[in-house]
Amino acid sequence: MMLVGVNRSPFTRRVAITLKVYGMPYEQLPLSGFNDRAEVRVSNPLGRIPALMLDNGEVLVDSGAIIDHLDEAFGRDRALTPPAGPDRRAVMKVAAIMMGACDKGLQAAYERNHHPPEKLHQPWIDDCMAQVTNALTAVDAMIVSDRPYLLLGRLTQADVTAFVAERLARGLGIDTTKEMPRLSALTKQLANEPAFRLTQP
Ligand SMILES: N[C@@H](CCC(=O)N[C@@H](CS)C(=O)NCC(=O)O)C(=O)O
Repeated sequence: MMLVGVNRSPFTRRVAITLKVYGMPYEQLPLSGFNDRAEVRVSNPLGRIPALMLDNGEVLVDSGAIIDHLDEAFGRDRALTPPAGPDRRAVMKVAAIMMGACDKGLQAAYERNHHPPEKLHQPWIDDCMAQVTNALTAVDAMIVSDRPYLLLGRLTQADVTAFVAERLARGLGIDTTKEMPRLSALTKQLANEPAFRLTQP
């Protein structure tokens, strides 16, 4: 398998962490969504990372769809997203909020980095950043301090997505240590686990 994308991307890193947790060997083509447009389009016509090239030549795109396949093919009884019921809904809800926070954070970053200064609309950036902050604050409130993981007493896709969203938020200037102390503590502890350590950008 070949993972297309850089681990600086929260979406790509989420896939990389999942592959490591499942113990699946893979190679990585470290392309950036913006700087390597033409090459990225070879695997994803939309021009976004991540993509995953399977050994049979099939190419999957979008972190959610890629992880859905990884859960089905390699997750077996240890899938990071439970197969059904209330546990699945709870994990999917946190993952949706955290992936949405990543989308909004990146929209703010794109506005800052890809618009000429005279076209930059600060109220839009502020609105996006407020959505990121609210989303992370909501997940922070779900964390019980003496438990090692967010939900179900084990590592799930809720932790993985919360981890990548917290890292992105920090990179965008949100002081997560102060504003989301439990989430910040959780991600510091996750950073020591092999799947997270080995996928550091
Ligand atoms: N929903 C997608 C989002 C992927 C995404 O936005 N990737 C960013 C990099 S972090 C990208 O390639 N951006 C370039 C662009 O949107 O043009 C996923 O979950 O994979």
